[in-house]
Amino acid sequence: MSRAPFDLVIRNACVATASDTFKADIGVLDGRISQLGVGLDRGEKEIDAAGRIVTPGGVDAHCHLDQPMAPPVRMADNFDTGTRAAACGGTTTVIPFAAQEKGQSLRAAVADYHQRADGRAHVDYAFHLIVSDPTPEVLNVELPALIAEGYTSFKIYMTYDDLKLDDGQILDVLDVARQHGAMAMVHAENADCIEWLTKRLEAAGRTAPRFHAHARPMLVEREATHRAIALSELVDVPILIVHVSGREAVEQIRWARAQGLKVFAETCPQYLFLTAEDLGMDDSYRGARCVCSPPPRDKANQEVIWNGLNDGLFTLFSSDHAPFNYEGTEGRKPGGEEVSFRHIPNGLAGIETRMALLYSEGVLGGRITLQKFVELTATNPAKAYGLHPRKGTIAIGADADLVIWDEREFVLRNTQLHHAVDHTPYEGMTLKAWPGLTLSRGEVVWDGRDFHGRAGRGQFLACGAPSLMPSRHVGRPA
Ligand code: DUC
Ligand code: ZN
Ligand code: ZN
Repeated sequence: MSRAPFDLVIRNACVATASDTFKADIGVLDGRISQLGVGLDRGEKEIDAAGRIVTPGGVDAHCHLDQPMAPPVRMADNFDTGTRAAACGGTTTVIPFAAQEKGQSLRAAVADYHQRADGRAHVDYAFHLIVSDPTPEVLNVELPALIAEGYTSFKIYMTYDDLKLDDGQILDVLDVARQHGAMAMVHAENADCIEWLTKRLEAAGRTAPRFHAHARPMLVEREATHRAIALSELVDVPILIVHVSGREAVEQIRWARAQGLKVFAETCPQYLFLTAEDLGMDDSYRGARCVCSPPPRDKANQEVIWNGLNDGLFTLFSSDHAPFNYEGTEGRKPGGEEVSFRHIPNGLAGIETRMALLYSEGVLGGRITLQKFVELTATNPAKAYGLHPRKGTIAIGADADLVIWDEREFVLRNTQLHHAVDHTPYEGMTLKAWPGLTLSRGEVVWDGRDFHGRAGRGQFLACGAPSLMPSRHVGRPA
């Protein structure tokens, strides 16, 4: 028989995009979707998806993999294990961070990060930059050149001693984003307030993990969020406030939107499914496993985040996967001993569970529509970072990055996961769905039981201009 017109046909799919749900066969040729329709011709391979939802593969636009840390702390996931976990959880594109150390050139940080990724990734990846040392060379030469080469987004920090920028530096960096059309992501927490509170807690002997949340109350996030918005207004450039945790930051963002300011917002699973109580109700060290910044809040704030996901306040739902082991001596949270909360590495594992948590509790729990799920987990992240329409949608010409969902109840255990982290913050949760099949550029990388990736098959993606951006320079005085 002659060769079939498609490499693969997925039959009878219930295709969900950010705008519609429709029944169709999906024809795949050379890794791309080449046809969508009913009764498509033959494929070399065929998959029957009758009765099942098919969504675009997830785009996890905020995750940390193999990011250099000060020893003995080490991230548990590199590009191999991190993208393996991503694939098994239905994510087919990841965007981790090439982080500049103070004193280091941005170019060197990017070159080093490529070495860490080369030959290891199982799914496609792009890089954000982290700008921690905005020297004149970085602002005038390196950053503009890197943006032009496809590194079109960068994160800036308002806290963490080794990363934080002062307001003047933030204005300088935002101005580069404005001039060159990049997306600026902001970690908004007030560093001085955190340090002041931390010293007082330590002086009182309050050093257990749970005091991490006491050192970072919502007002430190609220103040920094407001300041970031004001700085972006001054420069007249859009910003994206990342990992928003609760009501007070949400109120600032709603206020900004009401003023017509271009402020985008991202949230993460930990702000829907964890509370500060997960850091411990007493002085037990076990709460170290849930230390992240901003910290999880309370049940009422979880509702605020759900509402923001539903009503369009949030543009993106990312994992902020920052993988640290709890047991052991290497990279433990941290160093094999129980330390003051100040020294516990911030971050939670979530790259593999992000999609299923939101699908289970959001879509099947009746809190958000299937369209909103696709928008938050795939389409908007691809648009925000200039990867759409190649990524983040199911359309002719797009990469065949797809998830076929299995809807079934099960209890989540870390032993089922594929990351290299020794725990999941969501251990014991009952989920209602998990990806039954993940395809990356038409290849099955996860079949619901086994992983079929290949280190190095993941391709580096140069990002284009963010297409969520409003037209540039509108309304800016001369
Ligand atoms: N907070 C961050 O800012 N980054 C990594 C993880 C975290 O908790
Ligand atoms: Zn952050
Ligand atoms: Zn992060």
